[in-house]
Amino acid sequence: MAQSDAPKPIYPIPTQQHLNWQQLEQYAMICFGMSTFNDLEWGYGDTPLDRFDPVGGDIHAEQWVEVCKKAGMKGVLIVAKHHDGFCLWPSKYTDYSVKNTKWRDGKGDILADIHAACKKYGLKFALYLSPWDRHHSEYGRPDYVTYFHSQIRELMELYPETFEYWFDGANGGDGYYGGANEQRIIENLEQYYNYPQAVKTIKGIAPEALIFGGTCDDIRWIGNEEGWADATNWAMMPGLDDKKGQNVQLTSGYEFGSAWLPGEVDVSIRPGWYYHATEDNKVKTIAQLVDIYYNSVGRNANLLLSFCPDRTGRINAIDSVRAIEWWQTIQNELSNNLLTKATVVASNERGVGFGASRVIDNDHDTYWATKDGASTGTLTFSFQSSQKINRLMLQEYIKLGQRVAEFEVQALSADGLFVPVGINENTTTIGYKRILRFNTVDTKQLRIVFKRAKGPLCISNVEAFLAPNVMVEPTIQRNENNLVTLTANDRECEIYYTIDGSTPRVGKNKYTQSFTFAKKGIVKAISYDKNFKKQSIVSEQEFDIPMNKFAVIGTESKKLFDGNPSSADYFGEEGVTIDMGAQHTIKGITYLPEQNRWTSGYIHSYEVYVGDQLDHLTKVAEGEFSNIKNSPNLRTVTFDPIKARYIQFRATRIVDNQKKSNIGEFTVITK
Ligand code: FUL
Repeated sequence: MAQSDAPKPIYPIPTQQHLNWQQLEQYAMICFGMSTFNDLEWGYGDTPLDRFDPVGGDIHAEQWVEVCKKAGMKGVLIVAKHHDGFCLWPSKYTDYSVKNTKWRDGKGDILADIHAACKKYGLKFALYLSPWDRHHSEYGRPDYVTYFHSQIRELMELYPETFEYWFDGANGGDGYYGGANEQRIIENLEQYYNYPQAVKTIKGIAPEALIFGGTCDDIRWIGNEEGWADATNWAMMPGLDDKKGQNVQLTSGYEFGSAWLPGEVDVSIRPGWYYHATEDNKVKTIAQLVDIYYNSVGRNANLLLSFCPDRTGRINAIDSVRAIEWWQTIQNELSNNLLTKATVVASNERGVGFGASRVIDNDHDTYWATKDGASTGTLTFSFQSSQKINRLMLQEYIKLGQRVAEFEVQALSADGLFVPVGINENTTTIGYKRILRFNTVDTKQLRIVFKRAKGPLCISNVEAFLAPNVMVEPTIQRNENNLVTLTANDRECEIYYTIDGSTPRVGKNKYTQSFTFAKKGIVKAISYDKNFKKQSIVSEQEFDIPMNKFAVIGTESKKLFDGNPSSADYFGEEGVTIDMGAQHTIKGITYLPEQNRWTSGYIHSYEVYVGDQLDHLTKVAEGEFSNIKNSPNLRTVTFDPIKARYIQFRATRIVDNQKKSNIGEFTVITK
């Protein structure tokens, strides 16, 4: 019988380049440079070149690529120049590069090393060149743009097989600017950077490359640096002339968008993008990384996972082990496709060549399709004997556009009814790939009910799995009354803990309720699943002096000391003044902005004052919390030890010029 006609595309549709890119699914970013040696997130641009001096004398770019390969990354995107202007390759257009450092007597080239290693390990190569340059004297003026474009061409000619070119959105602000030390703001990005011309240069040399950021991009930023796309995630976005769609969230795209602009989730394996020894204990846990995977690749977005090699010129062992274990976990969860043993029946089929079996034929170029006019339907998978399942992967044949807008996953229960499986997120979009997690069901039949789509259904692949539990270490919080609460992610897990610095052990000191911990010290805990006899890694929390005697002048509220980063106190330009109740020798403070997703009032620039008399406080520190808007994580300010009873923390600039600043958690450092 002759093959039936394929459904008509529903526009917009992806280009072949988009389709190739989408199949990469996850790749790495690498942030290494002057900031690694400065301990900064955003270098100011004034650091002398001799600071670039790896411990042990060398930089081991091949190790970076090897780690990426083992961690399942399909490519490496290297930050060739960050906002501080320092170039990782010997650019002919500037002296501010590796060529004038001590490293390999100025003969080194990190980009060339990575590129060679990518070839060796079979990984793709991509480039990031920061538009903002805090070093360049002409930044903000036309000469800088000439420089920027020359470097784009230089890089593209060196690496024409670049698969992605990344333009960061961070733009303009304070900087060294060749010694001017001033603020330079760019009002009109497209006009200033001439992005259309830059894209022409890139694509002229590398027609396969996709552009992230800038003003004429092929891929969209997902709108946060936390590692998640929305459960509803369309690859489409409104065109520039589409007035209705202008409030669309980057996290979820737009069903009616006229531009194909799929999301990319960029997130660092650490709190920041550059290496800081103080964050060695804050490398994301396996459980966090697994969540990130399901919330990016599992939600129709690509994952750009960032690594930050340390001062020895290597990716730190903590990070590399974590990343590799993470990838092994993902593979463990999603390796044994249970549907290869199933039979599948569809409620309706388009005809020859588009039958239901196409979704389990292991060929992503074939698909099950419904007839024109039929945009609903079901797929029912039957097993010979009852099967435990807790993961489902779905893929649309996106070459013809993204279609599905609502579906439900059901399992046949013992009493013969189809019951929705317990998925606690919206089952709306699918796109290139959707992976769902749910409580284990034991069933002979699994059914997917497609309830709404933009046209005939085109499903290319469905897979189901039984994933083992991921053990999550407990969270440890101390509130303003010194009560410590330990929480495991699974209520069925037991928790064991210590308060003397020793490693917690199963069976010894079981946690039953909150306890008082009214001193400096460290609490460590593990969670334990007695059904599977599996334990988590150890979580630990170091506490400084108790804060039960602390009071905030002018308010009763103590949300900034309550140990819960999702609750915050808000302050005006006078900042927060804390009475510690007694004199303490203090060496610094920590500031954690409110950790809720939608919040405002992050402190961008700050001042710290201390003293024994309220009307006589002395300034002991000031500075900026670089990149806090996109990465609102824990910030530490240190100063020379000083005795004081009062401490005042003020915002001199608040992100987006808000009037009130938020403080999720605040501690003083006396250690
Ligand atoms: C952000 C930058 O400001 C960070 O420093 C980092 O480069 C990240 C990838 O993008 O917007």
